[in-house]
Amino acid sequence: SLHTKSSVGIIGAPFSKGQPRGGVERGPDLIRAAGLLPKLHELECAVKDYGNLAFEEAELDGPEGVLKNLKAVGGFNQRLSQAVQLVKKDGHTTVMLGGDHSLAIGSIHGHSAAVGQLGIVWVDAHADINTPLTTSTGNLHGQPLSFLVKELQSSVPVLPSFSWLKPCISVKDLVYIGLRDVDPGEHYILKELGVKMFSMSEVDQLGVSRVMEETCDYLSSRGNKPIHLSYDIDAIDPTVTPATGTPVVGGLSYREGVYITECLRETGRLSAVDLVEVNPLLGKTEEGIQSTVSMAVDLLLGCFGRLREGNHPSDYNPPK
Ligand code: Z70
Ligand code: MN
Ligand code: MN
Repeated sequence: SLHTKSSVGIIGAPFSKGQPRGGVERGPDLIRAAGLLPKLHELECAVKDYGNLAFEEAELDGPEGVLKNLKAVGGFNQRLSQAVQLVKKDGHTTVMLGGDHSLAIGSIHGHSAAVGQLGIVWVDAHADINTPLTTSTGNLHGQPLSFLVKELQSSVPVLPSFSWLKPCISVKDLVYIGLRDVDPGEHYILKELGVKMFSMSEVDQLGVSRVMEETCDYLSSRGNKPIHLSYDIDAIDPTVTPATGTPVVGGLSYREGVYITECLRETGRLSAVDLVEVNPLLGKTEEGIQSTVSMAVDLLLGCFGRLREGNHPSDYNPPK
């Protein structure tokens, strides 16, 4: 490969308060237990594991209208943002192991605070761009982008738990891949703001290789900013990744999912990755759980240079 070896900084974010189902807080330890670190070492990555971010249960987190666990989600993400800033300042590509997708608030905020403007690739069945006013569930994992996108700020009410958060991404720097379960209020926002998206229809129409070609061209046209990949495991078809909170039929295949990571790796600009929504308590079988966790690991390995054609270390000595 043409790339210099990656240095990877792992942060575990065992956080579940952005959605109602228990179990997603076990994601980070399961992904580690599936061998992520030794497998990254095999790819010659330098890896530093910063451990799991601890957080206090927010006391007195009463409902604020329809929004659930506002203080817990706000407080956790503030700490997460600071942790990501430290890891970026140590010079690593950040890997955030979730946890639910509300952690993208702190992950993207911290990343942007450390390196400046970003290109965001959001791979998900869902758009996660409900505002506190459009949400019908009150779950904050369905809303992270509304807090981050500058163009939406007139539509997002001021919330004390998020007073630390400054919107840091332009909607023009966002690309979606894999959408197939979008709420009406979200669809309105996507069309109104002209957000670049490749729903599952476009994946069917164009094929994943053209989707990635167009994604990379688009990000280049926006100035080759450092890339933040936010990968929700529910983007993948539930036959492969059933152990997740909101499985949606008709998703990306294993191969399409991995291909996305390979292409983004090839840009040389991947600067942070979130891998979220792995929930072992929701896999109906042990095989389903294993398949989900192993998909998560393979996506991360694709981000850091694993090739399906094979790899060999740069100092490999063939037997003579
Ligand atoms: C819905 C909401 C969502 C993930 C579900 C669902 C959002 N649009 N995201 N599962 N990962 O609650 O806002
Ligand atoms: Mn999501
Ligand atoms: Mn999702």
